Amino acid sequence: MNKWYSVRMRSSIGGPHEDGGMHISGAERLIGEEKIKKSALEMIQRATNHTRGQADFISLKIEAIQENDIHYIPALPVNEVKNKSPHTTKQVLKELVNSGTIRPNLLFSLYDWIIQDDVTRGAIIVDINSGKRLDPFKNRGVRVSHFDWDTQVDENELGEQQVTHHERRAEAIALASKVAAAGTILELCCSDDPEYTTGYLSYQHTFIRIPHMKKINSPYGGRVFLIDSNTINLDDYIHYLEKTPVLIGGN
Ligand code: WAQ
Ligand code: MG
Repeated sequence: MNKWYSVRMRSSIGGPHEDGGMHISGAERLIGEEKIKKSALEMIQRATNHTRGQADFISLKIEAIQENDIHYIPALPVNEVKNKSPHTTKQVLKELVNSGTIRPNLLFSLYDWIIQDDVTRGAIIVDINSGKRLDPFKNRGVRVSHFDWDTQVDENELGEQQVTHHERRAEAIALASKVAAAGTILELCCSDDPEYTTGYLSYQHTFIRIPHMKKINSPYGGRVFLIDSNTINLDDYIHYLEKTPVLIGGN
């Protein structure tokens, strides 16, 4: 039996998040014992060498995971749309989400939230029926963790578009795959890193990259998960996202 570990990091400036510190970066991995040191070091480097600033608070958590508890899920296929500038993002979103069940105004409000969010270090959960925020976590939001790529999956088995050596993108696809597997209707994400303006929409089991989602040099960004509160139990949903160990593999 292999030994598995969840490794999580969150970092901030001006003290810990809970004392009002500003979020710098976070990271989460689910890895074998032999990779703990390397990944902890990478996380510390990420926190102390970040375009949002140099963290003065770093929390690093390492927890053993029972191999039997690990779930295996497929990766979302990846697409990319054209978007010339942040001014056209709403139009692009409207064309991508043309089902009658999601009102354009709700979609636009989710977009407005994520490109202006400067406080939440996780994701917010919104109900498709009421348009209201459901998670009780205020500045913390819901932090998806305990997930990673299943390194035992041969890259040749993955679709060509899923094979990526781009770390940021790989992390985002893995996270979105877990979020989709939880029964999420739609996820919208935009990085809070000032230099990174490509965001994504995860909808109908596809990860759709959207360039120029926000203005360059904006330090704001966020994530939102849209769910149907009539069919999903909020506590189970949050528990799955935060606690259930999941490895993402081929289809
Ligand atoms: N769980 C929930 N929310 C999170 C998590 C997490 N583990 N990590 C980050 N967030 C939220 C948080 O509010 C951040 O401010 C926001 O998402 C953005 O996080 O193909 O880099 O890590 O090139 O800055 C998309 C790449 C990159 C698309 C997204 O997000 C592509 C990115 P960041
Ligand atoms: Mg970031």
